[in-house]
Parts: sequence; C-alpha cells; structure tokens
Amino acid sequence: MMTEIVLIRGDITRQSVDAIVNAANSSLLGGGGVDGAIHRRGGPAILAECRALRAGDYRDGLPAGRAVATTAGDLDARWVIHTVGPVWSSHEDRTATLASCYRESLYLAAQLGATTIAFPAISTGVYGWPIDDGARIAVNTVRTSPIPGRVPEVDEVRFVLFDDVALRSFEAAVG
Ligand code: AR6
Repeated sequence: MMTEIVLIRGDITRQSVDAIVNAANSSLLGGGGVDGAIHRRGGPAILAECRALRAGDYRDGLPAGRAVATTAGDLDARWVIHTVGPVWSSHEDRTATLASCYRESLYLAAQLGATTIAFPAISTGVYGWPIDDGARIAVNTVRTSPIPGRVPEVDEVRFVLFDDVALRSFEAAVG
C-alpha cells in the first residue's frame, strides 16, 4: 500500500495520530514553537521522560538529524517522536541533516508500530530554514524512503502546517 501524504493547516498538538513529531532541540528539555506547544499541551509526563533520556543514553543530548520517542502524555497520540533539525546556514548545505530528521522519525514510528504520523515543518521556524526548501526536502524524503512511495507500516504521513504560506509551500512540493 502507498503511504498517503496529507497536508493540513492547523496546530500539531490538536492531531489524533499514533505519533506526533516534535521539532525539538538537542537538550530535549523544551523550547518555543512546536516544542513549547507540545510540552504545554502534553503535560509533565513528556518532560519527565526527556529528563530520563538525558540521564541515560543521551547525556550529551540528541544530535541533529536523530530521533527518539517518549510518551505523548495528554496529547491524543501514543508517542511523541523528538527530532532535532539543523539550524539554517547560508554557507553550508545541511539538507542531509534535515532529510535525516524525517527519515529517522519515520523509521522509529514504523518500529514502534505507528501507522499514522504527524510532522511539523521541521527547522522552518526558530531555526530559520526557508519554507519552500524545507517543504521540498520533507516531501521528497517521505516519498523516497525506502521504497519510493512507501514507508513500511506507515499508512499516513500528515504534515501539519501552521499558516497558509507553509501550507502553500507543501502543496507546491507535493505537486
Ligand atoms: N503546530 C504546527 N506547526 C507549528 C506550531 C504548532 N503548534 N507552532 C509553530 N509551528 P519551530 P524549528 C510551525 O520554531 O524551526 C524550539 O524552541 C512554525 O511556524 O517550532 O525546528 C525548539 O526547542 C514553523 O513553520 O521549530 C528548538 O530550539 C515550524 O512549525 C527550535 O525551536 C517549525 O518551527 C527548533 O526550531
């Protein structure tokens, strides 16, 4: 079965899916944007698990391009998958790291048994990545991993875009 790509304008913390992806930072201890909203609405259970990860396998934090899962707390999901996008750079191409965020999150979701997953437009807020390029990388990565058009186990990849500009960028990327 093909993995369906769905685009909606909305707040990612209001989605009902198996896994919600968080645009986190390496500390895993919260921040603004999507990260702040997820911890606010998801409640303290998420932060408690993040602290436990920092005390265990992730003492130095989560590197950019990687992903890790916690409970979704009070969100209407089973897991939050935390991934760390690259900060936009005009002098270094960090596309591979941004693509890795989507790929690693998808593989982790599939491993967990998630069939529906919601992504924000990673790195396109505080981290400054241009939205058109961020949308292109997001859509291409989902479509090409690992068999074009199909992510094992995952039926639906939902991109949740916060405003019309982001939604239009993703619509253009989907084609
Ligand atoms: N639902 C969906 N999309 C949202 C929401 C929301 N509730 N809130 C913002 N966006 P950002 P980054 C959009 O800044 O660029 C944090 O402080 C937003 O318009 O959340 O990866 C972390 O702790 C933008 O298009 O993530 C890190 O330090 C996109 O989501 C840093 O920000 C991503 O914006 C990560 O920066």
